[in-house]
Amino acid sequence: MKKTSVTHMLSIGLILMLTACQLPFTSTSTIVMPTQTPMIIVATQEATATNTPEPPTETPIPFTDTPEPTPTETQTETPTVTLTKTALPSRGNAWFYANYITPTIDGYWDEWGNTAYNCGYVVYGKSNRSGTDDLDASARFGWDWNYFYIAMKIHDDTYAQHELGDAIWEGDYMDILFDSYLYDDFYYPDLNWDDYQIGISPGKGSVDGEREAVVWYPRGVSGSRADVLIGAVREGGITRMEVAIPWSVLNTYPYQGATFGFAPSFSDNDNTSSSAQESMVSCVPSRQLTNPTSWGEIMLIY
Ligand SMILES: [Ca+2]
Ligand SMILES: [Ca+2]
Ligand SMILES: [Ca+2]
Ligand SMILES: [Ca+2]
Repeated sequence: MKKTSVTHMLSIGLILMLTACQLPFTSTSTIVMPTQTPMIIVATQEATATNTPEPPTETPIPFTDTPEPTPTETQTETPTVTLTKTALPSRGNAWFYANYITPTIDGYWDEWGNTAYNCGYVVYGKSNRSGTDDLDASARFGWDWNYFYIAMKIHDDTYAQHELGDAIWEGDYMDILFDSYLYDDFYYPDLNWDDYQIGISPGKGSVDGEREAVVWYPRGVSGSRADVLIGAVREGGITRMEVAIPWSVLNTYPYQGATFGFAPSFSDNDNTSSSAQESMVSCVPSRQLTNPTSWGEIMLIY
C-alpha cells in the first residue's frame, strides 16, 4: 500500500469518529461548501440560457416597421413631380405667355403692360400684301378665371368686312386656332374634337357695325358665340381689337401653368365692295389651319 492511500484511509477514519462524537469541529463547514457550489453553477446557466433568445425575437419587429413608411412615401412622390414637368414635349414653333389680367374690353390695350408679340408672319396670300402698312400685327395675351383674353393691334390700310356668320372669313377678322387639350394628342397632325378655329369680326361695315364671334371647328359645335366679348376701334390705318373668350367656349379650364396649342392671326380684305380673303399674317410663322402640330403653344402664368 502506498503512503498516500494510507493517509487517506486514516483521514476517513478520523472523520467518521469525529462525526459520531457530534463534536463542534470547525472543519464541518468545509464539507458543506462543496454541495453549495454546483447550485450556483446551475443558476448561472439557466439565467444565460433563457435570457439570450429573447432579444433576437424582439429586434426584428422594429426593424421591419421602420423601412416601410419612410422610404416608400418620399421616393414615390418626388420623382413623379419632376418627371411630368420635364417630360412635357414642346413643338418649338412659337411660345407665348398669357398673364393674369382682367382688362376692360374696349379695344385699347394700354392697361395690359405685358409682352406684345410680333404677329407679322405672312402665312397666306404673300403676293397680295404690299407691305406692313397693308397688313401687320402684334398681340398680347391674358387670362383670368372666366376668360381667355387677346388684344391685337393691326396695321391695315383699308377696312373691309361685309359679312356676318360663317362668311366673315372673307373680310377683315381675327383668326384663333386653339388646341384645348394639347398633350392628349400632341403628335396628331389633323384637326379633331379639341381643336378650335374661331373667327372674330371687328364689325360689319365698320368697327361700329355688328361684331361677331364664329366657331368653325370642331364641326359639331360650330356657330356664332354671343358670349364672346369684342372691343374694336379704328384710327389712322390701325384697327385695335380686344376679345374675351369664355373658357366654356374653348371647352377647357384655366390654371397657372396650363398650356394650350395656339396660333392667333389676322386675315385681310381690302375690297370695299366685295368679300375676299386676300392675305393673312400670324404670330406663328409655321401656321397651317388643318395641322395642329404646326401651331404654337401658350402657357398661363401669373
Ligand atoms: Ca382695354
Ligand atoms: Ca390691308
Ligand atoms: Ca387635337
Ligand atoms: Ca383690310
